[in-house]
Formats: sequence, structure tokens, C-alpha cells
Amino acid sequence: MIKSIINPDSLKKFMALVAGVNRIVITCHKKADGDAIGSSLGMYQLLRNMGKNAIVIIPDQLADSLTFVAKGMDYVTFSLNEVKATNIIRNTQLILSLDYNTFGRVGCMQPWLEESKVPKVLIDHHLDPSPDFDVVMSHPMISSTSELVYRIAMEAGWLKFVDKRVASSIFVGIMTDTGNFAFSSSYPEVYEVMGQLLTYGIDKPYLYKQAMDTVPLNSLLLQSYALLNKMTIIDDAFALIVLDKNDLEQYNYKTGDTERLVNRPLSVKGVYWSTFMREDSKYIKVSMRSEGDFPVNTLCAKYFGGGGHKNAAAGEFNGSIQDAVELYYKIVEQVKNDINN
Ligand SMILES: [Mn+2]
Repeated sequence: MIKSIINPDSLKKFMALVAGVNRIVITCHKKADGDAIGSSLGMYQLLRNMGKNAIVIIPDQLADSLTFVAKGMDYVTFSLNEVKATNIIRNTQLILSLDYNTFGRVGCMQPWLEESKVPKVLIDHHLDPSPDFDVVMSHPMISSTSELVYRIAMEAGWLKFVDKRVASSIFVGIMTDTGNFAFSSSYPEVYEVMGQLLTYGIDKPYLYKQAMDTVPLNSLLLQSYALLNKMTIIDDAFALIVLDKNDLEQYNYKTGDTERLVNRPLSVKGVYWSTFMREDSKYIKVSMRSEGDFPVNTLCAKYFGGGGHKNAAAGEFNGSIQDAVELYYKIVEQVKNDINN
């Protein structure tokens, strides 16, 4: 039995909003991951099956590795089609915000969403939802926003509108956000949801292969190079990988090519904190992963203006890659002091 978790009042409000409108915009965070695009497209297809004119707008270009999720479905990329996207936002009757907790996460779309006067609904599993939403369904204990979309469909009585496309999108979101059930999935109900998704005839081996085990050759080579030449391990416990502009150019870097690289050092025995710094065009992108009780979201919030989950977080650094690395070593000293005290 999958228990109801959505606040009944929020669910009722959400259902009333959906019932009262036709045009619905679904948005997710920039650099969409499997859960962001999976939950958005799952919700899109669900609402389409209910006869609603739903549209997904993503802030920036979807990584090649995730385009398979959208097979047979449609979405608009804001950064590539700003006129069309802003027109849709201007004319929508309802905005759904999936897999992010604040409009600061949608990049260039932020002012358009903030200025819109239509009701806004948050469906998310990150901590600390911002108060900018009319309805909030925020569940940090749940594996993924995709799982939440399924639970909302279930609790709203909309399961008759779930089909293979909806189920496949949701499946990809749960699988990717849990690292194929390695983390954030230590409760029975996530498997009950999975079991129900299988009844819609999804192609599990195909979706696994696409989502978890397919990379472009240059990505494989870049990640091999990074581990071999650009990784430092401190005290057998902390790992740092740094890729600068030259490294990225040398391997013809495209968005998504360093996906999951930050996780790799954690497979070394004893390493429980991994940091990856990448010199992007506008800032240094900082990603952190950890194991156990070591909270990387607080580090990313304190030093890199970011946040996330306890074991997976990210932020940005404005300055040179050298300065970012210098700051990292200061954080390491601080962390060591905290551990010793
Ligand atoms: Mn997520």
C-alpha cells in the first residue's frame, strides 16, 4: 500500500487549479537532469492525456544523453527559442515548477516566471522551498520529483491518465536521481511505485541502458583523463578533480560530458567527500558528493552560493580556477579542524 503523503489541502488546491484552466506551463531547473526532464515530461503527458494544453519549457539545451526521454513528446528550450517561450509564458494560465525550490534555479527564465501573475505550483524534493509559490508540494524525503508526480497522480485519482510514456519518464527520473537505487531509496514505497510503473509496459532494460550506461566516446575519454591526470586525493578521504578550459577544449566538451564524474572518487575505499570543479564560460561550476553523514549541501551553500541534498550538492565560484582551488584547500583545512574538535 502506498500511503498518501501530499497535504490534502495542497492537493485539493492543485486539482482545482488544473480543473479550472486549459493552458499549463511546466518548468524545471537549468541544466536539466534525468529527474528534472523525467518529471516534467511525465507531468506533461499526464496533463495532455487529461485533455489539457500542457507545454514543457526548459531553461537551456537538454543534454544529448537525455533526449531519449522526450521521444514522442515535445518541449521548448527557452535559451534557443526565447520569443516563443516568453509568448507561451505570457499566455499561460498556470505555471508548474518541478524539481527546483526557488526561481533562482531557472536561469534566464527567472524574471519571466517571477513576473507572471498566474498561480504557481511547486512540486519538488529539495530542502527549503521558497515562499514564492501559491501551492507547495515539497517532499525532501522522497527519492525524486518524478516519484512525486506519480504519487500526485495516484492521490488525485488520475492514474487512468498514466500511460507508457508517463510511466517511462517517471521511471527515468526515479532511476537517475537514486543512482539506479543506490541512494535516496531506502524505503519500501519507492519500490511499490516502481512495481506499479512496470505495469504500464515500460521497456526497463532500454531505459536503463539509455539513462545509466550510454556516454559519447569523448565523454569517456575526458573522464578517464580527469581521473588519471586531474584528481588529487587528500588524506585518503577527500578527492578533488579540476578541469580547466584547456582540458575541456582538448576533449571537445559538451554539456553532460562530465555527468557522474564527481561520483567516481567515492568508489575508492576511504574516500567520503568528492569535489569537482569545472571552468565554465561564466563561472567555475562546483559539484560535491559525499557518503554517510558528511553534509555537502551546507558546504556548497556556505562557500559557493549553492545547495542541494546532504550527499549531493552544487554551487558556483566567480573568479579564476586557481582561486577556486585555493578556496577549496581552505575549506579542507576548516573541515579537518571541525573533525578534530
Ligand atoms: Mn530531483
